[in-house]
Amino acid sequence: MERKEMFEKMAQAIVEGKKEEAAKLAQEAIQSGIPPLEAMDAFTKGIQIVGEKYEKGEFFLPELIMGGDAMKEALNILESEIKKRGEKRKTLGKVVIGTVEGDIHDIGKTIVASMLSANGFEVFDLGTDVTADAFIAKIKEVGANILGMSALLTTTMSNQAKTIKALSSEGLRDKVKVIVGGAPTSQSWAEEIGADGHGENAIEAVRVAKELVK
Ligand code: B1M
Repeated sequence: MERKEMFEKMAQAIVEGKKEEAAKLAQEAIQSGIPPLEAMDAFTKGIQIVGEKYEKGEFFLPELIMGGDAMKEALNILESEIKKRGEKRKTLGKVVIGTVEGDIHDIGKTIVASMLSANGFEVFDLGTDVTADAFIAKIKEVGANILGMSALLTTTMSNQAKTIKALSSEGLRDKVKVIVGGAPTSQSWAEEIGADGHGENAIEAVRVAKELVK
């Protein structure tokens, strides 16, 4: 297969959300001597198309999730090859993400985490019911430059504000950009609590994150 044709197939596998096909193409790329970083670029084109289609209303949540899953599958294979070779993958930034304390909703947060990862961020997902202290400890541990917090309950969204205050007390506020999201949150809520951005959905979260690390 010509390299160009292979790259098109890689992007297409992501657009169609075909996990096995994406994994197979990632393996084939390595075997045929394509540098893993170049293969990643080809897959990334696919996830960008998924994002565009979602924004135009041509794709819905299931396609977004399937595209993200296929992307993860390919990235796992390529990333372990990159590690083996001692190469460095260029990442857009380090994101610590989680659902705030008292809140166990994780479906939206996990989609956001996987979209950020698929789009080139290194993501540390702390799961759900994450305290301000746990967010801060992880940010310090990995040297994150973005914090993403999800909240699905009107009773827990205040913990986004609490964590931002804790970031300031720790002297980290100017080093870390904060993105908030989740159904009860909004742009005006983000502004009220001093976050740097709000994501209405996963694609917007990626756009905001990219904007913030520019
Ligand atoms: Co709960 N729940 N739930 N629930 N639940 C809601 C949120 C609720 C609106 C249902 C309702 O009453 N109509 C309501 C909240 C009311 C309110 O506060 N205003 C509610 C309630 C009350 C509760 C309990 C208190 C119920 C009870 O026990 N009495 C309880 C709370 C438990 C707790 O957290 N402590 C509870 C429990 C649960 C389940 C465990 C059963 C389950 C969660 C399973 C799981 O997540 N693993 C659940 C579910 C599934 C829902 C609904 C039905 C669906 C949520 C969801 O996954 N949506 C929800 C009703 C609804 O939303 N229609 C409801 C799909 C997901 C893709 O969307 O999470 O919005 P979403 O994420 C989007 C965007 O918001 C955005 O991008 C995502 C992708 O597009 N986004 C971000 C999210 N995080 C982001 C972060 C970002 C940027 C964007 O940057 C960092």
